[in-house]
Amino acid sequence: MAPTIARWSRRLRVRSVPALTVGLVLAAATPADAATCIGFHDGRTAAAMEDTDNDTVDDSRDTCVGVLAGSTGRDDAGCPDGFSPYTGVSFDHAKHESWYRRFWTGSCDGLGFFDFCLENGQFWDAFSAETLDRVPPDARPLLQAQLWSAGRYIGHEWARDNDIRRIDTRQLSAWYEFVGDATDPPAALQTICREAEALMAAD
Ligand SMILES: [Ca+2]
Repeated sequence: MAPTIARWSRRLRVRSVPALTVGLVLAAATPADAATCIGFHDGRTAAAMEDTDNDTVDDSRDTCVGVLAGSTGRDDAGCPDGFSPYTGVSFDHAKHESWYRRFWTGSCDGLGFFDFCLENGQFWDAFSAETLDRVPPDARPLLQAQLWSAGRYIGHEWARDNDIRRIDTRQLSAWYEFVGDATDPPAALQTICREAEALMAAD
């Protein structure tokens, strides 16, 4: 039987967005492979002689306090200098992984005509590059680490099946626009991460 319009539309990567509930307690409803949206903070205001992330950089001069799973190395300031978004990440099925790749790279490889995947230039790596360009050079290592962490958290959920995912394309596009329009991109990223965590924690 040919797919009906209703079935087609159900497979489209657009759905209505559940209203955000402000002030939600962030419960532990996040996937184990992407436990927090942003796990990094600027540690330069931390107490001296502390190294809470065990990266041998005293947190009082550690630009990126936190541990990013999937990072491939660290610079002298304690920030990850490379990242693999697939390390430690599990998928529901092959198309989940293909959509996750689409999220990062913009490529629809592995997805068919009826997946309605668009290669429209809107993807996390491009968004990250544009966002990093808008902050001073000394702010980029921390923001890059936060973008990697947030991308894994948001992308893994966005890439799941339409009937279970809590972050859809309309929401993702709104977040791209929100950060893109913000005068303080790092603060805007924090905001969308709090919203993402609220969506993940909602019943
Ligand atoms: Ca440290």
